[in-house]
Amino acid sequence: MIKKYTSGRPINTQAVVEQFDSISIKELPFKNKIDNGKFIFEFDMSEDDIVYGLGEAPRGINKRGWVYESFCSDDPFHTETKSSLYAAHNFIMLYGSNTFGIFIDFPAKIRWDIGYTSSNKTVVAIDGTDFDIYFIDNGTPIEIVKEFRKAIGTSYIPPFWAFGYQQSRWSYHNAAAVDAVIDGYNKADIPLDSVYLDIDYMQCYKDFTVDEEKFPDFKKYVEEKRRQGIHLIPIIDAGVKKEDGYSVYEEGRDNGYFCKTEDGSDFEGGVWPGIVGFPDFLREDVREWFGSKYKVLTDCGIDGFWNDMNEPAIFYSEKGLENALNKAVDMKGKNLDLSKFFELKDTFLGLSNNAEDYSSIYHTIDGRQVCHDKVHNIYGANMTKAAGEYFEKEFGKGKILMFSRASYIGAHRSSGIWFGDNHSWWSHILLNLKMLPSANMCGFLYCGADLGGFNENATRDLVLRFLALGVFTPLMRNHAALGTRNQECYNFENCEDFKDIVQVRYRLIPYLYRIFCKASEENDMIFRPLSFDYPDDKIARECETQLMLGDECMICPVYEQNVNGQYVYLPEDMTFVKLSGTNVSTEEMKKGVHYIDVRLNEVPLFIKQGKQIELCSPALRTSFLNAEDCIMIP
Ligand code: MIG
Repeated sequence: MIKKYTSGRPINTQAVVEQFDSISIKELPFKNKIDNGKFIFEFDMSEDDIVYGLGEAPRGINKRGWVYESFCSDDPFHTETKSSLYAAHNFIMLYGSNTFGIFIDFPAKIRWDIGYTSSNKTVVAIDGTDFDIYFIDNGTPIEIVKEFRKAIGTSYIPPFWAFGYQQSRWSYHNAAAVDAVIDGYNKADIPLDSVYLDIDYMQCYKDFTVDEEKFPDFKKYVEEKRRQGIHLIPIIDAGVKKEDGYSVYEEGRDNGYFCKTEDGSDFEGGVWPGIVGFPDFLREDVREWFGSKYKVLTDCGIDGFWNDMNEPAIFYSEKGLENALNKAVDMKGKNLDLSKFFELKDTFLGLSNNAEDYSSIYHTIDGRQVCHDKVHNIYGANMTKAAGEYFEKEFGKGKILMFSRASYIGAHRSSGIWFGDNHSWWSHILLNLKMLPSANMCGFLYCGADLGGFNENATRDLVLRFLALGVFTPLMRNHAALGTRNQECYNFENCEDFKDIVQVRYRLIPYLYRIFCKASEENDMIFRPLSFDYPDDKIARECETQLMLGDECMICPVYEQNVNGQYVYLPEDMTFVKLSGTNVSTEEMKKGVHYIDVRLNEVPLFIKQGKQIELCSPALRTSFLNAEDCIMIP
């Protein structure tokens, strides 16, 4: 069912684990051409065809009607007119008059014009001529996804406790701040399993260090939290601070482990710690070295990490900053017309994640110097692989929780992902929902968004509604940015409502964990578009606000403010279940459109005819859950 078409000499991204014989690209069953060094192919779409895929990406579940780009980008404004987010997940599937999947294994840019220029055409432009295209046809959408997933290998399963509720913020500055969070949750009687440590736990943002003043005797502290049933999860950034005497930097520099510039010197960029070296994660020896550094923290009892800034995000390069400053000096005292003024402003605004900087970075692959532009999209995935390889060797599979911001297909075997710096916007509840099935298609099962929204101030009702979706996402983490309103559950009035929502999560964990493991084992999806289950139902096919969950359920989170319910579409007769704290109400409903009442402390769920799911008693920690003690609903 899978055919692999090879052009030129592709870089081995290790996305695919199954072996396939290569067919010449000349045989590719799509009209194609090479134009200006780009390989471009296209296919026609009928009016009603749907295009799925692209994993973590902006816009709808159906990707039609926009142009996307595979280019891992650190962009905190996930508005609908963006073309990429932090990941490059190069899988799409046409579903309709013709049904097939395409995976392009290529680590540089790809432009996906999916009915944007011409509404009934998809035109894909690959920024090079060395790549593999995997073509999968002859099957239903789920069969095609499973075939693809089999080729890319089994999805990562995190430890059981990673299904608990997690609280994060940039930053809980010291042990007292972390304790206050745990206290806040304990006092409010709201379940909690993890608290996150953002960049401020480190000494001057140096990876694999802990600021002793903020966390004296870190090891003891970690142990103490573990006795309270809480896992601390520190962040690791991609860049290593340039500083004499800092062993990680010195080892990297002395062994030549950092990415280079064309003349062979270390590429230096500015990120949180100031100037950093970027480990050349594409090299196996560098991965082994960087991976083993996590030991400093695992030795303290840490068993979860999040990898950040690995697109890589670069605030500025020395060269870029110097040019900008020179320009400013040049313009000083001159009467700037508007174009000059904007030129100056844009020069500074363009310092971050600058294309010229990326082009000036070099990696070493099999002894050859390779420009970063050619491999940009696998940088972050290889950072995560470095850690994943180390964890697996040291602790065995699935013992350490890890998820990453940047990713490429293949990273799903050793890690989860989170969807980066979203906003406390109502529209981002739906964006979160829409990315779930797309990420699942690409192998990423352990994923989720910053619940409550990362940027800007959240409102109480937004956090509650966001959490009510998060009840179902494998990663259920509330995270917010520095300077925004506190959005820990206990900080809002009447936090009983929050308890009701988070308790529902804990009641569902045995079910959620079971379907997660099953999806990993069977290369299946946890979240599916409704069309997968109801292919002949036009309304289901077009639904962008509800999802199928496992083999049993349909979810339909509330995503508008100031409403006490909403319309839902039932593609068949179902049981409407409302969960709130320990309360469960059920009601049989007929196929069709219904208005359902959903209060802020309620989680709506639909269960298919003839199906049941297990609910356990809630507990304050996952370790106190008793999966034996379940009732079946309905
Ligand atoms: O430039 O570490 O996406 O979750 O809180 C911001 C601080 C860097 C970006 C991550 C976000 C994290 C933040 N980081």
